[in-house]
Amino acid sequence: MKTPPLLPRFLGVGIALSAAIMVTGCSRESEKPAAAGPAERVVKIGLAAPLTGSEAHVGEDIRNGGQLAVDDINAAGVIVGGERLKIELVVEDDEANPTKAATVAQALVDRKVAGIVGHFNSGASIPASRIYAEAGVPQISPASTNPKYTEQGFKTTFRVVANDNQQGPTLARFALGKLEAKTVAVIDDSTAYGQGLADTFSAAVIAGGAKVVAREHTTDKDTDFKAILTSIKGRKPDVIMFGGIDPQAGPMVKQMVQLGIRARFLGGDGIQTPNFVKLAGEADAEGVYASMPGLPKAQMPGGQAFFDRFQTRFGKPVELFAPMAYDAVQVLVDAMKRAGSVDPAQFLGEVSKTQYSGVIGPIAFDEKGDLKDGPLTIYVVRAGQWEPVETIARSTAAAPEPAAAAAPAAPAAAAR
Ligand code: ABU
Repeated sequence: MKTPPLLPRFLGVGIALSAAIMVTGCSRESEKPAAAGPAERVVKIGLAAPLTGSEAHVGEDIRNGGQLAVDDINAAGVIVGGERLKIELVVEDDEANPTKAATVAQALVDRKVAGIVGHFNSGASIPASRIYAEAGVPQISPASTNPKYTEQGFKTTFRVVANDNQQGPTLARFALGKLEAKTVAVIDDSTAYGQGLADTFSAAVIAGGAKVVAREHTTDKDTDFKAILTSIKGRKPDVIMFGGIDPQAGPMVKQMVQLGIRARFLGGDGIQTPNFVKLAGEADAEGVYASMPGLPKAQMPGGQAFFDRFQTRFGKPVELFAPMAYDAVQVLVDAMKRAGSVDPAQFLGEVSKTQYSGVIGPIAFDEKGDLKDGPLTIYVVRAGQWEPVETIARSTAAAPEPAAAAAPAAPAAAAR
């Protein structure tokens, strides 16, 4: 059964967003029936992300997005088969660590969660996905973009973001087309995400007729990149691309400026955060480009209302993937509703058939569990804020064009 679009959620009227969500289901774990009215059943949804360490800000963002969805669903009153559903979020810290991710995945399965929202890091989602698959528990990552995540043949594995087979070539197309790059240096953080994105970017750069003049590796723990950057400086690249997350990208850009490197700097969704601007400093962050799965906030169907409500509820702005985490919870509950069951064995098939109108836009999955037609947006930092430059539909995010288009006028500060 196709879910009707939840248009009232997109009217931008704060709390109306939650009141309009009518979801129903039943649960794996029962509580005592209420004295009057429908019996209440508890359904646990697991959420796993880094909640400690240098990536805790993105993990908290995902957790908060997921919690907002749970609150909305519970407030709307979820009744199915005469039973009222109470969704509980069971949150685990995977520390952005593949080994810990597998441990927390097993812990969530042992707690009999009905579904999973997570993880953030591809390097966490991939090892955890096998555990969820063996348990038959659907996993929707709001953030993991490495293609391998959905290439393992698991029926339980989904994501609500475009993957790096789109993101890498999109970045390359932008670098070669709009920035007219002829030479590119590439650095990655040696993670599944960073290395994978750097690889798809590099392949598309070469296919587009430009040269990768340096390929360097760091880690997701390092913060001193002077040796790498000094080596790159001698190659005089037009563009430096970094595959990694903001705790490295911020200091890297700062050190690049300190070393007098004038190449443009761009990265993927791991750096498109307010935290990146804070770490790099507003002046040094100016003119840095990043890609991000999804539409710009103003174009997301539920964007402004969601971003306003998030700010009010948590006292801080959305950092990165909170809207995707919100929608991931909604997609799981929507599937339960259509299946009339919270047993993963019963509603997993409905997750595959999802046709959901989310905060981020339409959500449907292809046969691998990837988001169908997920867009990507290129952003640039201007006066300390990430501003959208252009949005690319997934279907057009293929091989890059050779440098041809005129580069947009760039402020002097951006020309490094
Ligand atoms: N895609 C952003 C960073 C998360 C990851 O894929 O590792």
